[in-house]
Amino acid sequence: MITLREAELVLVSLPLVRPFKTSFGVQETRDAVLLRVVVSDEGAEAEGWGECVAGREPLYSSEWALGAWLLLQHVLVPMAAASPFESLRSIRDAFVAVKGNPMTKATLEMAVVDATLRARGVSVASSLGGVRDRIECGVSIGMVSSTGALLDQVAGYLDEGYRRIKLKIEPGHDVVPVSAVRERFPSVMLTVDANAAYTPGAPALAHLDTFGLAMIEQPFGEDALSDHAALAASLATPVCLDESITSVARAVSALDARACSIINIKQGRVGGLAEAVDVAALCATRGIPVWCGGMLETGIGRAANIALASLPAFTLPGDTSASSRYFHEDLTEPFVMDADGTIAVPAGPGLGVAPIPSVLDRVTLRRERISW
Ligand code: NPQ
Ligand code: MG
Repeated sequence: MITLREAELVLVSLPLVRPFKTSFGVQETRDAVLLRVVVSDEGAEAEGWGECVAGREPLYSSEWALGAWLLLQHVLVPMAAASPFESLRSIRDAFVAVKGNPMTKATLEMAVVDATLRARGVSVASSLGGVRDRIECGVSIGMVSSTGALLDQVAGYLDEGYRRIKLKIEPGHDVVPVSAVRERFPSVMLTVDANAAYTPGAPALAHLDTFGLAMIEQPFGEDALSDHAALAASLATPVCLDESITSVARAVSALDARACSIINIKQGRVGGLAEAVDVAALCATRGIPVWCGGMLETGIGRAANIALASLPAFTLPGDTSASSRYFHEDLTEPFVMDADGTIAVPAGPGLGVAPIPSVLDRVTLRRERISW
């Protein structure tokens, strides 16, 4: 049995190395809710950390940081404290009665998984069924108005070793930057991500089909499975879904509808690591390649992503980049990419990293113990 002993919320704000512009807004800092817990498991006590991927505002999806804070404080943590978990995979069962809010549920799961596996001396990667000790890195590049500046950024990331380049696009900022990058780097694995910014019939989508892209990610809205299916049938470029895939059940619907042929798995968006592992297993059964997405996580969430990406179903380089892609100073020991474009999967107990206390103090905006 896994019993929650302590819980504490921490709101942090980390400056980004450069602004990150997507079709839903510009981020200059990464503001994130963290949850610190202490659990006891068969007599052993340990501390663990979870990171909520929800943004400062509900622009990528309906969840947002302070909403997550309140839900953890008033609902999820008290529920968890009232009934011990039988196993790590059963954590999500404890919250089935709570509708929606996958990112918030995932935060509590991550913290309890980290703490429990620390108590047991087991890494998250091995507990999830990871098989690799290094993962392949890609990089997601925010929109920049100057094509020259974009080409310089792409060249810099390729020099560092990144194995896949993803460009953020939106209507009016698509064919010009994508054709320029493709012309200069004819053989690089190149993808685009619209974060739901297009409407069906947009002429740019057919034009983007001529650049040999490895995929086009989430052109339409979260709920638009049939629009994605129609587009997928009309393009040679594979369609990948991100925002639409919020659970195993939704992944089944998307695949049955032929709405995509690749899935971006994010543990937070689907409601946690256990659900993410199950989405990956579903996709493996159906022959659908998957990769691990990213949400500008600090080292805590990044460690969880890297553990997940070590599973065999993750056959494409994802959005997991080195800490230095986003932060001059990460909250944890930084994740460093080798010149071959890979990052080592942490082998230590739990997530394998924890916040550095002096850094945490410096970036903390708000901190509150949860009592029950
Ligand atoms: C994506 N990530 O694949 C996301 C989008 C994203 C690396 O492209 C705060 C909240 C910041 C949500 C930054 C990448 C975010 C965010 C990016 C989502 O669509
Ligand atoms: Mg995306």
